[in-house]
Amino acid sequence: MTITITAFERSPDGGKGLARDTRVRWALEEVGQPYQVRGVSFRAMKEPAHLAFHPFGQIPTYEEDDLALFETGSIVFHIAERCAGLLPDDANARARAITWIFAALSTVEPTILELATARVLESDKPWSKERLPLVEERVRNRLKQLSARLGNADWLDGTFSAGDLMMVSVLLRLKSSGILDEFPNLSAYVARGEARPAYKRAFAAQWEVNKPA
Ligand SMILES: N[C@@H](CCC(=O)N[C@@H](CS)C(=O)NCC(=O)O)C(=O)O
Repeated sequence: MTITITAFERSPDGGKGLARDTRVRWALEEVGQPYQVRGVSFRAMKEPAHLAFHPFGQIPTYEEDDLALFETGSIVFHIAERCAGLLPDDANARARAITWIFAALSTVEPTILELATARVLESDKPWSKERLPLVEERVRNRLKQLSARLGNADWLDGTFSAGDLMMVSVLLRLKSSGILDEFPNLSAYVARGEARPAYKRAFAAQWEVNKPA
């Protein structure tokens, strides 16, 4: 089985690991699947050859023999289904782990992305100063709920799963915001994710390509 993913030719984050290929690399590292990476420029991402793999002209994509996928939720779920190590064997625990993948992507990530938009892309708008605290509050509310659910546990539902991989990946974008530090159990949760050897390998691989020259 040959696996090829796409990633930014050069990530705009300069190797901080925030581009979404990192979560796919991480999943592949967790299950011990070797993979190749095809770097794509911003221009090439919007051209027909890439649009055939990703209708929205984004990265990452995933190719495995004659299967092509896009969307990190679907890709990580596929990897977790095919290879042992990211989903529990027990059917109910498995369903709950999958629920956490969806929760990360559809309930937690949108508020975090909205914050990034408000802080970076909208900071010059006349209404930015009024809007920012509202957006920050929405993030805090989500984190408060997540923090309450995690409590003192290491992972969201028993052992580490694809649900944790996705949740940690989503929360990593908040590291520089200061907001994550308001929730020590979530900061520790993210640090536990980052300490996993598979995450370290994934991070190092993308760093090698994207580190400042
Ligand atoms: N929901 C998608 C989001 C993919 C996405 O936003 N990718 C970013 C990189 S992290 C991208 O390609 N941005 C460039 C663009 O949208 O033009 C997923 O999870 O795969």
